[in-house]
This record gives sequence, structure tokens and C-alpha cells, in this order.
Amino acid sequence: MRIDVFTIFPGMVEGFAGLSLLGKARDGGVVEVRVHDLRRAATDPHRSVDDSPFGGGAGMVLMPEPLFGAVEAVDPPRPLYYLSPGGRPLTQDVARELAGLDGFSLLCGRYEGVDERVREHLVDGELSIGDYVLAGGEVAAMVVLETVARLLPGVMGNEASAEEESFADGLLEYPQYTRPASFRGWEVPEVLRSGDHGRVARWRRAQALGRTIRHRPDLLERRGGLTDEERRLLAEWGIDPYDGTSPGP
Ligand code: JF5
Repeated sequence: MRIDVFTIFPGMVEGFAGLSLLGKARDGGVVEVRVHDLRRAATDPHRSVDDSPFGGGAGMVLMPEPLFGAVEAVDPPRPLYYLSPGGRPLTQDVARELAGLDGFSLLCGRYEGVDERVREHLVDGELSIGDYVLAGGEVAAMVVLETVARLLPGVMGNEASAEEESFADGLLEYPQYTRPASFRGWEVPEVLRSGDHGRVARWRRAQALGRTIRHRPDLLERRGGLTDEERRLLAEWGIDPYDGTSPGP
């Protein structure tokens, strides 16, 4: 898969793309990330990419010429997405959709955003990583890169985990423990040390359900509420199906 990123801070995205999971994916030939400096297409001696808004107002707007110039010089993989709070929300489903493409591209805005003609005539869509405002699209682009890259075959090293984990089935994660079995008097739940794999699996499922009820009831609603089997599981472990709480010891 090839992903092209257009930004006025290429070093920021290059650095990120060379490290950790993405760096390994790159080394393994699973993904190719090409970062393009929007200033390269600027024509004036100052390499300007921004100008003040028509109609007045605070801040600066990214100009159409350097943006069209940078993208058209490359003819990057499509679709080209503009990162913006007004875009289509990035969810695990959207990430899976992107991971199924041969490639796509990302355009990072800065300042007050891009000239509207860029949104209308250059990009194919817009993506949002959440309801907050960043100083620029670079961090959002890195979130998209990492979210998609870890779904590509051969990236995690641990093929099982990418899909086994939370959101794959629309629930939050169950609690994880490692050694020591007792830390400062806080014990690892007995069930995890019982060696009874069926009981462990039921406990984990019940914990994931309880956590989701407690912290993200909206996710459960989206799955269509609790099944009878899930209600039985919660009852087995003493978890309240309405608020996800368990009685203390
Ligand atoms: C951006 C002008 C775009 O702030 C964001 C963003 C928030 N959620 N998803 C993306 O994008 C960066 C900053 C300034 C346009």
C-alpha cells in the first residue's frame, strides 16, 4: 500500500513514519509512505503557502496554487483526504476500509484551513479524528497512518491481536495482568490463574461487557444492546447489566 502525505512540516511526518510500527511496516515493504512538502510548489522567493482571507478576519488561509501544484506534480494515489474536524469521523470501520485500498493520500491543513476551492476541486473527501481543533492536520494524518498501518497483513508481528482486540467486536478491552501475581497487596484475579481456559474466556467477555456498559454505553447501543447469552454471562460474574458495576468484596 502507498500513502502520500502533503504537509508544510514534512520532517514531522517523516520522523513519525520512520519509527516504531510504521517504520517496521515500511522496512518490511508492507507500506510506502511518501511525504511531500507543500512549500516545494510555492513560486515566490519566500515560498509562501498562505495568505490573508478575503472578507477580512483573523489568521491565514492556505492558498490554492501551491496546493494544486504540489498534488498535481505528484499525481498521488486517490482518494485524497483533507484532515478536518468537519470530515467523516475516523472509526475502526473507516480504518478497515482504508486498509483495503491499494493506496490513498492525506492533505494537512494549517492556520485557518485551506482555500475552499481545494476542498471543492482537489480533494476527494475529508476525514476527522475527533471533535476538537488541532493547530494543523499533521497529528491527525499520523493517527490515520498508524490506525491503518497496524491493520495491514504482516505488520503487527502478532497477526491475531489486531482483530482480537477492542472495537473489533465493538467492546472495550478486558483487564490485562502480568507478573507479579501480587503487587503491593493488589492481587491478580484468581480466575486468570486457575488454568480453566473456558472460565477465563467467560470472565474476560463479562469484564469487557461490564466496562463497555460503564464507560461507553453508546457502543453497546450500537451493537443492539445485550443478548440473552451476554446477560447470563454478566449474571455469572455478578455484574449489573444496567450500570456495569460489580459488588465489592
Ligand atoms: C486542521 C485547519 C485543519 O484540527 C483538525 C482535526 C480535528 N479532528 N480531525 C482533524 O485538523 C487540522 C487544523 C486547522 C484545518
